[in-house]
Amino acid sequence: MKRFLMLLALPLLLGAASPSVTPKPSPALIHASHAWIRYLLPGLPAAGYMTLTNTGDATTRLVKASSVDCDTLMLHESKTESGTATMTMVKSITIPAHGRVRLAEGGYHLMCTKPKMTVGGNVGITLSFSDGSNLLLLVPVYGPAGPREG
Ligand SMILES: [Cu+2]
Repeated sequence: MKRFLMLLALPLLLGAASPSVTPKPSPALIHASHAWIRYLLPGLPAAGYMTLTNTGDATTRLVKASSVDCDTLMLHESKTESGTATMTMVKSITIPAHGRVRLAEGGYHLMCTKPKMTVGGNVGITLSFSDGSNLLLLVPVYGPAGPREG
């Protein structure tokens, strides 16, 4: 009983010793919003778009994406150089602390090869980050026009 009381008292003593102690930085905390997949045809790769927001104090990197509904789910970047659009695989996508990254047409995106999905359905995607955390998403599937309104 005596030891228990001492353990309880310890945080109070530490707090008293340094009243202006700065809070420990929080780890990266990632939220995904506006996620969707553009599905064209069974034989063509489908692209995944979303906004990744980091509300934590630490920068992290998206290092891997996977889905049982894709043969592979790659991290891609589109670029246009002297009028020619190209896509390259990237090893990671950095999401700065208190920042956000958009995966959108003409930039970063997920590329799903041999997609097994239907327009109107959902696809489960797992995003893995450099700090070892994972984010599980259920992402709606749209046709070529995407989720445009009107
Ligand atoms: Cu691509």
